[in-house]
Amino acid sequence: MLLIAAGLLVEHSGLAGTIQGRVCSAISPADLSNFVLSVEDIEGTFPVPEEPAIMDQKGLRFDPHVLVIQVGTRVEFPNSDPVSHNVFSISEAKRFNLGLYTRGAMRRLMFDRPGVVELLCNVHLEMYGYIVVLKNPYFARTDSSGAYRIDGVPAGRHRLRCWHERSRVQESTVEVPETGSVAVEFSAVK
Ligand SMILES: [Cu+2]
Repeated sequence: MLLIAAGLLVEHSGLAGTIQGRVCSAISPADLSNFVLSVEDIEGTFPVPEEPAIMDQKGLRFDPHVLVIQVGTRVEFPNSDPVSHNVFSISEAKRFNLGLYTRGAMRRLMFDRPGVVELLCNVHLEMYGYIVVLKNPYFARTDSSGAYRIDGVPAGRHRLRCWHERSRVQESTVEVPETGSVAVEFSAVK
């Protein structure tokens, strides 16, 4: 409780900065989206977004390909395709099977453990996507140019992680200022 109160105090006193930067990669230079940047060492209880997140199935793909959420977030899985899908996962962070469902139908699931959940469809073997579940709200996903920005990070020294489905996980120590921003660049490696 003390730790949580201290964390809240830090935020309320405005001692929070921004981490922003860019990821570059030799792996997929045309599209640098879907790298997930997360501050790993901030523990506590954080309000969970009331609105559910959405992982659509559209054009025989998961949309978005990578969804990043805070632990405890509810996710809706609509089916926007004229064919049935059967979404499932055997990942440790969440094992489930939503069963076969048609266009217009929807399944819902709450993600209660941090980790990377790989999504598959047992009708369409080429379909795959990810839900990255994180323990605090300090995260961002890169845009297609590789740029990202995480606002409101409590000031101090933190561990910033960079995840991508086809890249080795990297971490960097970052000193978040009490106001303003710090820039952190990553270069993706296999
Ligand atoms: Cu499918």
